[in-house]
Amino acid sequence: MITFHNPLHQGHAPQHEFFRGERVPCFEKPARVDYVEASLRARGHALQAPGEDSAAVLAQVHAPRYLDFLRTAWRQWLALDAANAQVQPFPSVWPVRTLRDDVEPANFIARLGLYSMDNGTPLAAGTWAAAKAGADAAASAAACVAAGARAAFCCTRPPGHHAGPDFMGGYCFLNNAAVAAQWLRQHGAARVAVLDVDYHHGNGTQSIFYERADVLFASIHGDPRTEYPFYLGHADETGAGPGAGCNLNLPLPAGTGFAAWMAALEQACARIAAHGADALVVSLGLDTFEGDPISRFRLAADDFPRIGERLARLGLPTVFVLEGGYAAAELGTNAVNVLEGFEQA
Ligand code: Q9C
Ligand code: ZN
Repeated sequence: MITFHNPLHQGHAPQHEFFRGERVPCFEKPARVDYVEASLRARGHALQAPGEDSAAVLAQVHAPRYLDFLRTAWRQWLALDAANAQVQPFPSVWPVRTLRDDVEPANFIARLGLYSMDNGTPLAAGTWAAAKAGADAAASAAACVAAGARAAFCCTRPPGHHAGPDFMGGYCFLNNAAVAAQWLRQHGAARVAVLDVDYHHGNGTQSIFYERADVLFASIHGDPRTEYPFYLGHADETGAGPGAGCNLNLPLPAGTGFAAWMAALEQACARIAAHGADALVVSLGLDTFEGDPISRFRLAADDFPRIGERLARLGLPTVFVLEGGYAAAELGTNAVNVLEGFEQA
């Protein structure tokens, strides 16, 4: 599989997140992608550096003031106090419902809350550089497929699918899958489908394309009544305005195993075929794995090639973008299992 890696991912290495009220080491850590790169190399897949600049497409999927904030956030944080170099900023207040989000507060933590959906997405010194290089890798994989490749893989972290038009969240900053989809739209694909198979609903991707008919979003995920991101991902979210009917959510209960999961994939594939997509973007989260420490589906390592095989049968030029998956040591095997299932179909 043609693979683009993120040469700057290790610069995004926050120390802690909050989990059940405690500060714990981050689940979304550099070792995740190190394991995927090792599995790719061990199984004969070469890695390339991204050659495309995602800046123009980023400006089409994210708000300018959010991109400006993210680009300068660490500098702003250090300007408050040089000692902040050793401190992780966390938001503690958010503009919910009746509060105003149109005026940027002068207070940094208040601004961080404005641009965050949770307190689980820590910033670090290299976050912007890592996220931007990841978006470049997504653009590069899309460019490769737009130029005629059957498929390409964007092997990156931090992940992207929770990042919305103007907010970070769920370990995500820039929406890599949205960048790939938008890139494909601008380079020959009239209709694109994004299929999100991460355990968590891709709220950011859904929101970015919710009112568009040219990009179908379909997602199979843990029911948001009990699973993150909680406030989006229900089955009755079907798109709005010109995008009415172009959003498909297939929430499944915690504990779901492979047979029921594959039945949902069959539904998603039928919808993607009906959309008449010219290209497919797969938000490839592997946190559906039974060994995942923060998720509750029951897929086994041997199930992942079957997912790749089924996706290949759609017959579409396909960009795979790495999302979640927190059983780090097994992440490489599981990810490459999907990619090789696709290639061998
Ligand atoms: N800090 C992805 O898989 N965090 N994101 C729960 C609270 C939310 C997962 C723990 C999990 C987000 C891309
Ligand atoms: Zn996830």
